[in-house]
Amino acid sequence: SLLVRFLRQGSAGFGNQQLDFEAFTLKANKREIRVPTQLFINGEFVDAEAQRTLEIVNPTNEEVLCKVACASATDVDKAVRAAHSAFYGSWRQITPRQRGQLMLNLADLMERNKEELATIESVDSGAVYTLALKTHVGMSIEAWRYFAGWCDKIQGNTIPVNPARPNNVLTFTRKEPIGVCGLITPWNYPLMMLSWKMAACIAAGNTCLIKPAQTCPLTALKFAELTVRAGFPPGVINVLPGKGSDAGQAVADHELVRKLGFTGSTPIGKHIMKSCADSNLKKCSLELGGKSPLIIFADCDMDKAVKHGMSSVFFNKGENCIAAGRLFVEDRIHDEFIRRVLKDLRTMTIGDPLDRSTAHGPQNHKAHFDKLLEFCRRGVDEGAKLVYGGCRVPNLKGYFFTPTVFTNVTDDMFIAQEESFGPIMIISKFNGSDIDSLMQRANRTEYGLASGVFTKDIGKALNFADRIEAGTVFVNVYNKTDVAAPFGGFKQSGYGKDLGQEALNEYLKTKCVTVEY
Ligand code: TAP
Repeated sequence: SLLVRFLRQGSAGFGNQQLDFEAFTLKANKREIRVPTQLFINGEFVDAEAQRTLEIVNPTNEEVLCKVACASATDVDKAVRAAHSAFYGSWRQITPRQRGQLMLNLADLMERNKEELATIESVDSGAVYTLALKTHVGMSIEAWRYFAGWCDKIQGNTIPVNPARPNNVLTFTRKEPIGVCGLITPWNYPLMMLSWKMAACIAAGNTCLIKPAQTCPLTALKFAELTVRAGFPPGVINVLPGKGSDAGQAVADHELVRKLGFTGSTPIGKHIMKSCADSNLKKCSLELGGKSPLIIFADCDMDKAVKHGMSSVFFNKGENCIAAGRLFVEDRIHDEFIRRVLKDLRTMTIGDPLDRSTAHGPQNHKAHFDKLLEFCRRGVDEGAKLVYGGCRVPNLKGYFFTPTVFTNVTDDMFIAQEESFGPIMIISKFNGSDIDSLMQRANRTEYGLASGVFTKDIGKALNFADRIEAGTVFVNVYNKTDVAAPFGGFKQSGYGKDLGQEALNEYLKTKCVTVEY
């Protein structure tokens, strides 16, 4: 480990200060990148109280990359108290426009360091570098810029209430930050999940601490370093790698945390909601699992349907919450669709995610990889037809899972109902003359995150959009998300939105002021 020292630039009234941190040097992608390895609390990099560490494994070669500090409940308490002091102290002195400027400074720094961030993300999470650059890091930068623009546009209303004559009355609302927010994120898009939540949270004027997923916290730590360079006052942003059952639980339980933003699985989301209620009734928003249906009608543009159908499943090696968990293909084109998908799969380049020609990298970590093998085994046992993959990529070290296709999948099978979160395409047939039964099948899931439809008939597409129970509907496209558009699920996919103006409201409370005169 290496000791890094730099002089932090004072901004918004904070003096210059020296910042020291321990780092490891990641040598990859023809670069040498220093990545902090300690917890980031109150503007300082510090060891974990109990000196515990997490081993970070590179999924491409299954070797330990480095060790990072692993937070306990005591560390979480320290960070919450720092965020609490900042919320009632330094952060209050900063005007909304200055806040926006700090966020823009941070976005510019992320942009200048985007190759470094994408390299770290690629090595740590197995994301293909080109995708990490465009999506994991690119959309993170956009989120910071988008929400920076909101800082000085957070407004209440004036409301015409009934006065008690002869007096007049003025009633207006103020939108206020909630206070200390806890953010807990998963491992599939580490920096992007952080940015989606934190940019909205900070724009609204809150302070926060984040517990990133234990398997890949490295971009969050590099990000922490950039927040210092951008000039954020100590305590406003705290980053604590650690385990969910320990540090994550401590965030959900803490009495000074007033809001919890969570993305992860449905079972943990339910558990967290109980903790939020029991501790101090903190507000929470939950972005949870999905099993999103994608309908492909025979009258679609077949080239487009195959291209987007592939990316609806295989994008980011299937570690994508809105991934199409089930494809319904109209019987008239079913065989042709499969033939074309298999043709494309046979030429898909699988390998080192840093290689620019790679289309498919390793799964994020071993436990997940093993779960995918088990998922496929259950599919075969239940009688679905495995037409491609379902196994480790032969002769390749690392958690490389062969992109997989199942056909003849019936509605009651495990693989038709449960999320795999991996590169597994699940195909069922439908009869195009019975739309009612198709819609029933598409809605026969407790999830409601996303959905998609391919057809040239606009009436059919809009009818689908009306009737599908999902927070996102894609028509003749898939995975087309944008920082300005609200994102989040229905039913057991959770509630509360990320992105867009609605996300800002997740991190605000409304105060109503009435004046008689
Ligand atoms: P989870 O196991 O739910 O973990 C998510 C986060 O919660 C991790 O940081 C985890 O820590 C933490 N956690 C675990 N137990 C906790 C507890 N008792 N208290 C507080 N925090 C706790 O999910 P995952 O396996 O990382 O991610 C996959 C799931 O996330 C999938 O179901 C996927 O659909 C969903 N997901 C949803 C979305 C949206 S936007 N809806 C986006 C991405 C992913 P550890 O790191 O220690 O496990």
